[in-house]
Amino acid sequence: MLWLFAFTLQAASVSLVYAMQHYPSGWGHYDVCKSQIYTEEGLAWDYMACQPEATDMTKYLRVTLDPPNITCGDPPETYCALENPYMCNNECDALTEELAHPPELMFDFEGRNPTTFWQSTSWKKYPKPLQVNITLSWNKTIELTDDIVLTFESGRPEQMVLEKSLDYGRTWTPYQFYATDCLDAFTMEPKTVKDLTQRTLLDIICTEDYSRGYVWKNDKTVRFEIKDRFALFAGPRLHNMASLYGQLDTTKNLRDFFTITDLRVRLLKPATGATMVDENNLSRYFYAISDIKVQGRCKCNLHANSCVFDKGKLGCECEHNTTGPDCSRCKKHYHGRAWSVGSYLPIPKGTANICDNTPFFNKHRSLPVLPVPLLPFPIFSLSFFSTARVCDNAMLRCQNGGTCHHHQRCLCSPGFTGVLCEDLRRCSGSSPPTGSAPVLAAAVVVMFYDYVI
Ligand SMILES: [Ca+2]
Repeated sequence: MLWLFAFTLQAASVSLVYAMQHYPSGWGHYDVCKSQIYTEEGLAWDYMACQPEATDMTKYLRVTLDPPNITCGDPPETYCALENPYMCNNECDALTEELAHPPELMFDFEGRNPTTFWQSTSWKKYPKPLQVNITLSWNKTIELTDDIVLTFESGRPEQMVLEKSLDYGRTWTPYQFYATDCLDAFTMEPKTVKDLTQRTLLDIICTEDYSRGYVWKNDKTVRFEIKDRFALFAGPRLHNMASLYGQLDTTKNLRDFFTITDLRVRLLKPATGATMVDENNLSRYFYAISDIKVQGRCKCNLHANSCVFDKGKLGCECEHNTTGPDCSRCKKHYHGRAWSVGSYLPIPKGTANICDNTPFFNKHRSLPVLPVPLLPFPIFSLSFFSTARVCDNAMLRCQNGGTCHHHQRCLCSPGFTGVLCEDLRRCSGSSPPTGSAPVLAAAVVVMFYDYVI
C-alpha cells in the first residue's frame, strides 16, 4: 500500500509564515527553511536552519522479535496471575482474534478498555532464561525528542536493557540498564537520571526505579528519560533551549546520543514477584507490553522542515540545495562549497549553511553546466568560470538586465549573448570568451549535455 504522509505542511507562502513568526526569547522554532525578503535590489531568498516537527515515531517503525516464535498463542496457552497462581483466566490463542496478542498491539491506539497488548509465551522452559529482543527499526536516522515509555501489562521485567543503534542495526550500544538489583544483574551501582550532571550526561546507568514487582501494580511503565537529560542544559522546564541547542551544535557526541536508527528492548528476566521461581506454576511468568511510546523527528541535518513516509520509508524533503534521506550531501552541481550541517545558532533562525554552485560555469539554459575539474585543458580564461554565481542568495544579483532563473542561474536580457549576465562584461556584448574556447565549448557541450539542469 502506498503511503504518503507529510509530517508538516509546507507553508504555502513561506514569506507570510515568516512574517508571522514570533520567537520567544531563547527559543528557536526552526520550522521554516527559507523566506523571501526585499533588498535594495529586489526580492531575494533568506535561508535559515529548519527541522521537521517532532511526532509519534511508532507509526513508521518495523518491529521484529527474537526469537521469532516467542509470541504466545501457538499453541494456545492459559496464563495465571503473578500474584495469584490459582487465577488462571488469561488465555492466548493466535488463531482467535480476541485472544491473540501480536506485536503490533504495542503500537495501536491506546485508551481502549481493556487494553490491547503483545504477550510472550510463558517461562515453560525454566530454568533456561526467558529472553526476548524487541527491535524497532526506522530505516532512517531519527532524533529523539521525548522520553521512551514502555507500558507493561504483565509485571515489569526484573532485568532489562534498552539499546540503540545508529547504523541500521549493525552495532548496538546500551542506553540504559534496568534491574531490581543492578549490582547482582549487571555489576553496576544503581543510579537514577537525577544522579547525572552535564558532565556525565552521556554515562550509561543502571536504574532500579522501574523494576519493582507486582506489589506496585500501578507502576507499569519503564522509561528512558530524554527530557530529564535535556533539562541538564535547558533547565527544569526546558525554558532555556538556547543553551541546549548551543550544546547540540558544538558537541557531536551529545547530538549523536539522542540520534538513532533502531531501538532494541532486551527483556532478560520476567517479573517473578518473589525471590524463588515457583516451578509448579511457570505459566505465571511471561512478558506483556501494552504500549511503547517513541517521540522524535527525522534527522535532516537542519536542511528540511518536512519528512515524508513513502513506500514504507521515511525521507527528508531536502531544501538548501541538499539531497539524500538525511539531506547529508549537496545536490548535483551544488558542490560550490563542502556540505555542512545547518546550525541552531544564532538563535532563533540559526544558520542554513546551504550548498551552492559557485564554482560551476552557469550560462544560458541552452548551454550546459560544466564542472570545472572535468575540463581537459586550462584553455578558457579563468574569469570565464570563476564569476559564475547562484542568484538564489540574498547577496547576489543578476546584473545588466539579467533575470534570475529557477533561483539558480542568471538569464541575460534579450540582445545580450554573454554567458554570465551577472558579470557585467559578459552581458555587455556578443563576444564569447577568448582563445579557442568556442570550439572546445562546442565539443564539451556534446560531452556534458546531460549536465543541463
Ligand atoms: Ca496497545
